[in-house]
Amino acid sequence: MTHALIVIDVQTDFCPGGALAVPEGDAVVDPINAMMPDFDAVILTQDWHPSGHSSFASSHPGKVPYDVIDMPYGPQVLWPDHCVKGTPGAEFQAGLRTDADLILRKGFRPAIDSYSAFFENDHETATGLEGYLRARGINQLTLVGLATDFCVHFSAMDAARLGFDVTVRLDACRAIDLEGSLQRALDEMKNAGVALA
Ligand code: VGL
Ligand code: ZN
Repeated sequence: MTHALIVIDVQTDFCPGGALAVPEGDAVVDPINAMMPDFDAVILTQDWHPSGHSSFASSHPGKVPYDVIDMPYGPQVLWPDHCVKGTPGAEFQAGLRTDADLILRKGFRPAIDSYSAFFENDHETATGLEGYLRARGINQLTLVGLATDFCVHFSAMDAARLGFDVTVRLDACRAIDLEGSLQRALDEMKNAGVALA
């Protein structure tokens, strides 16, 4: 077994004071740092959007954050502008150890959002992470980070579908929880065979 820790989107904009702050988002930093030495590989992801990204409410006249629109690939929640590539909001949260093996950026295509670390929201366009993990012989994944009900959830579902052995450490995750999204995410992950610890 080769076991990787995948740290999802622990970035300034997802922490208190940020543009899309997840309640207590910064509380995951210390537990994640403490877990890193226990893994064969550590991978960090970064939500990394161009300005004017199609997931931003500001890109859709008349829409406000948290409205849902139909995109060619399905329904899409519209967000406040966040994690604009190269800006302070897209940086890793202060204190997070960044001496990882790989930093994977996602969400950089203007017309499509990417919650999952494996596929963009069309569930087709690959980020390349699967190939990286398989080439390194990694078969076991532990996921932590932000947010439990969006990027961690979508990453865990894809990872399970791809046949990886997946654990989500909920103590090192925090949720946005839009209208029951956290409970739905937990139920879906459990049903997909993801271990919730
Ligand atoms: C995320 C909403 C928009 C996340 C990213 O990291 O969970 N959520 N972009
Ligand atoms: Zn985003």
